[in-house]
Amino acid sequence: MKLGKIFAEPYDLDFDLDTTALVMIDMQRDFVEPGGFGEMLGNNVSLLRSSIEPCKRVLDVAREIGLFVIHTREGHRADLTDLPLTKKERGHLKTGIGDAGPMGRILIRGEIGHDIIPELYPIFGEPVIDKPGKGAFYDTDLLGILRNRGIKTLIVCGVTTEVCVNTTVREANDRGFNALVPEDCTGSYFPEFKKSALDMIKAQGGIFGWVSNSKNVIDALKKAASQ
Ligand code: C5J
Repeated sequence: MKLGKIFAEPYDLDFDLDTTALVMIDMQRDFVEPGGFGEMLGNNVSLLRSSIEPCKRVLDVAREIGLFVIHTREGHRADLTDLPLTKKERGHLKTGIGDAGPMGRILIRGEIGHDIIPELYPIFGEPVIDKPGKGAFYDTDLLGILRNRGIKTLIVCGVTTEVCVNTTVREANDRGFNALVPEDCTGSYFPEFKKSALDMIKAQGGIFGWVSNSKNVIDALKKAASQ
């Protein structure tokens, strides 16, 4: 056991390095990069890109100390058989999921835009979870992977705060995990939604989990690893 404590809200989170995982949610080119699907929809991707550096710092330390790291990608099969019609039709987009976009077919596995940004690219031994929904547990093997490793605590980074990050934290809570989000390691196209999404997680004594920042996480991980 390598026990530690992360300074966090609403109170400090106790963890054991051996049962903790870092989960990087959907740091995909189509969401984060200029010229991708997100920007094509009129979003300011710099609001998401500010999370890359803090994510990289946490990821580097996680790799250095041998923490279990998992990445997720939101996307669908090329034949669209796993894409609910409701998701396809939502928003009445002229160019939507499965259509030709600026970085290949939008949110289709194997396309350039669907892939993870080079700055945070997975390395050998880091599972990549392909998810058809917003939450990382829905219709994926994430729960099995976490259980097989005896994971209890999740440090959840990525985008967007109020959609896939928040949904995953809620799913994790219902499945008995403690989840913490470092606020500078996540981003939203809507800053007010980011704030609300984080507030919702830590409200009512941490009804869904904890909120902290990359510095606190890194300090705690390094300290626990040095014991
Ligand atoms: C994610 C989305 N990853 N905003 N997807 O949050 O549609």
